[in-house]
Amino acid sequence: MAQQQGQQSIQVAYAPYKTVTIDGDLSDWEDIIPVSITGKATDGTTRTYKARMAWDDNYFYFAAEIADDVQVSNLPFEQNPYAFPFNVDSIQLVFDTLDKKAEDLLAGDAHYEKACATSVDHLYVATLASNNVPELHRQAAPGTNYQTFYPTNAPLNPPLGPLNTGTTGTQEGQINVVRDNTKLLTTYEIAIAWSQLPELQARLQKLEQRNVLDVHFAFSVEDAGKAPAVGRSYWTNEAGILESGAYSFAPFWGTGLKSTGSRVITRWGFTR
Ligand SMILES: [Ca+2]
Ligand SMILES: [Ca+2]
Repeated sequence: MAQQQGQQSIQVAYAPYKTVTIDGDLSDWEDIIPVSITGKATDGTTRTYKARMAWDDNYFYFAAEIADDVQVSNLPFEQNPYAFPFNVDSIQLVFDTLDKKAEDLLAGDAHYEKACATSVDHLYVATLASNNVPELHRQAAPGTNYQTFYPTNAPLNPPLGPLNTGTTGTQEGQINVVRDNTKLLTTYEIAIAWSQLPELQARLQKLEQRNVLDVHFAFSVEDAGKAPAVGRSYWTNEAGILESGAYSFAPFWGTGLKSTGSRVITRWGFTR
């Protein structure tokens, strides 16, 4: 019998139960093995993006180290609410947490089922606005349909746009983004309060020790700017699990293709 030989890279997408501090220093993540995406620039060179996830009783946590030659930022939202955060250097976090969405008028149709419009339940965009202002935007949630925040659109519930990541009022999350122009590295550290992801929190509260909860999750990395900037890279593509037909990543126009991330059916294991 002939022997077969080969090599394959294995990545483990998991989120252990662990508390981290959102201070822009990722030393508290070192015991978590990252996943990585290899971004390909237009000149053929590559950039490495590393991401880690964790959770505790209060927050979902996400951290990333993004190799990026040139930082491209919007003005802070307060100064220009018309700018789209996903068009500049940014990270998108996409969750599929519900079997059905309230706005899915075709739910229950055997020929339809969960396919196009229902793939995404929560979408967040993290970015570093100019003057070192980190922003964490809500881009979609159950009930917001596929609208994108624009100042002249009618308000939605929950509202789109920046979350309250400050220390006054009801905090919805935390974010710290550190840009290092010497190392050409951008570091993101993000926490999303469970009040923003209640159905995922409910499932995690039932997770017993040493068990795993499979959640459909993906992230994307935008390297904006002039060539050789990478453009958009998707975890779904890196994982090799591409099924077209879903508007999963922003912007919600011209997407639904394998080349724009496709459906978020990549599994992420939450462990306890
Ligand atoms: Ca930290
Ligand atoms: Ca860039």
